Amino acid sequence: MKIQKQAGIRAYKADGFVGRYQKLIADTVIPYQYEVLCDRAGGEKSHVRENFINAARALRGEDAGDGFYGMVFQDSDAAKWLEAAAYSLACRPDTKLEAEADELISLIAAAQDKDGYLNTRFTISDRDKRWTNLLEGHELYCAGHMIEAAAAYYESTGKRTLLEAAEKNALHIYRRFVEEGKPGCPGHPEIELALMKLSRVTGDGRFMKAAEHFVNIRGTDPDYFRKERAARDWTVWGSSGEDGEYQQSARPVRELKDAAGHAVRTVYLYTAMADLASETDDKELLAACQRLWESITQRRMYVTGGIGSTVHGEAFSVDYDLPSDTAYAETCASIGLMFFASRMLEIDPDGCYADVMERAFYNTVLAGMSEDGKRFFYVNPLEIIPGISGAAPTHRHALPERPSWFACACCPPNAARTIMSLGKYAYGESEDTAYCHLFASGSVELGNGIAFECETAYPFGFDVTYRIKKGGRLAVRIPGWSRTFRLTLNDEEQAAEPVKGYVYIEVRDGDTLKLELDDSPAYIYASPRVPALSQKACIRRGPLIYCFEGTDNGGDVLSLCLDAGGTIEISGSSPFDGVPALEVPALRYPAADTLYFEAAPKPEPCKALAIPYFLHANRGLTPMRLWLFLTPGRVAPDGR
Ligand code: FUB
Ligand code: ZN
Repeated sequence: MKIQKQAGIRAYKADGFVGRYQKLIADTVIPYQYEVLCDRAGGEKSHVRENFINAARALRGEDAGDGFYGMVFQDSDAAKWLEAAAYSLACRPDTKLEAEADELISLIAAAQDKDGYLNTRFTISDRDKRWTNLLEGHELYCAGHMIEAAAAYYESTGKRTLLEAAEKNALHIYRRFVEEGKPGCPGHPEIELALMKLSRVTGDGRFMKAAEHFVNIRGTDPDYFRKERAARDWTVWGSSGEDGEYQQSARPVRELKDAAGHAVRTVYLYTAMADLASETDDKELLAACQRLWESITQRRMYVTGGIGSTVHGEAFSVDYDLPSDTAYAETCASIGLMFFASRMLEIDPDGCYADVMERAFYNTVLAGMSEDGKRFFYVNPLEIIPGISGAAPTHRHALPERPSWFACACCPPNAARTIMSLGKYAYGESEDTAYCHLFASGSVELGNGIAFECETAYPFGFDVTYRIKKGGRLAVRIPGWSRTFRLTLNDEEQAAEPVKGYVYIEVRDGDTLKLELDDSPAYIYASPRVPALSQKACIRRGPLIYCFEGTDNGGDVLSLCLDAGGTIEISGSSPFDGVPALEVPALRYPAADTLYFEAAPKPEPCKALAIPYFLHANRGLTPMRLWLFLTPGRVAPDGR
């Protein structure tokens, strides 16, 4: 059923916007995060490197030093960092980084038990607790991340140490759960998608069989996690194991209808389901993926591609419950949404998947990191009110500024590995076609022989030029947001009609294909079924959602509303170099010190300045709003 696959990690050499981001990751984020893993950066302690050293000591029967520190899934921070390092090494050689990565890998390999078990939390101590708490213990989650890192590191450097450790660990898991048939279902999906990757990299079908096992076993015994809980006298967080919907264990995956439960876990699971459906041609599984895709994108997703709107369990809420100020919208969840979209695209190259992948990437995923690459959002609210955000009991999770690290640090290295491997999401290939899902500047050389340079100022400019080095068939996405488009081949207008959001065009060596997309800013409105958004609008230009920050708007954005009939202009000046800001016709309500009053406020017309949402919170503490109320039609300048 697979129609196309992701581009390999060496297929894309980025320049332009993506190139600048990848340079930031390679120059700053990866070195910074390495310092964090070694506890040399200040801020939240990580102890990840030390955990591996201590686990190796414990395996040798020595004193385990200062023991284990951190979340039960602390190992996964090292794995994600290694994966980002692998992608970076595939883009450019870096002897220092490679030496650091090799050294960390040797520590990881030394922390692996003889039977292949690999997890510092249950090696340093509590070895008798191994595999007894799949609900909370994250052993399969950490194994999955280590497998992903190993596959990437092997593909980029050809080095096998981590791959061999990951294979040994995966075989340990295969033997236990598949061959020996020990009961178990991953509390946090991740192992499934990782085993699919490992199966492709090694050609060992046992890993796909294990992935299939974990997907198929889920929900077959809705009581599994409760029974697992009852059988042990310890927990990590006190989870009862009784909430089947939250744990995605209430029913077999092919019967799932609505995206529910912990958002990251959910989309990691759906990614594996889609991957498996495409490898095994499982129509029922694919139908479930399509239903769940609809559930997320039509009823449970923020305009920024954020998902999982409630802090309670970092989870999906019910349909249309998409509050801006208390949004959870974890960075990892949008990364997982990109994964899911990318797998769905492999089965069905339909622009609807790429549109969402792009929305999630350019808005929530990029917002997860500061401009300088040193601070990170885990939670991505769509509204920030200093004094309330991060402070009120209902808003504690919605921090108004990015911290430098987290006790639970899943998001920062996840963003690093995703940005560093953007080529895999931007480009895809089938035997005879090059798929251009995202507009990413740089040179592209695909496994099928098609090669070209892509030149664009995207996401700030909307002309995209493909200079063909080795011809073939190109499938170029026409984004759902672009109301118009113009395509020329060697300056000759092409009358190509998009098929499910892609134009398919034959190109030869030396050809120049040019795509011009709609560059006009637009208002976006929400269904009145979303209580938080009725009578409001937000602003978009290209794939970027814009927001209003106090810094550009007299310190106050709460008193602004949109002048609905007004034309949005590109501002002559912008607070961010090379990033167009937008001048938006607005009305400002007068300030008032009294809590309640009866004299009708008289709003004054004004121009509000909007910046891309992904750049918010880079200039100190300030209020931010993305959706503003609309005036019902144009209002005269005197405010009446
Ligand atoms: O549980 C591992 C990771 O930590 C999850 O994916 C995140 O949501 C955070 O809870
Ligand atoms: Zn996260």
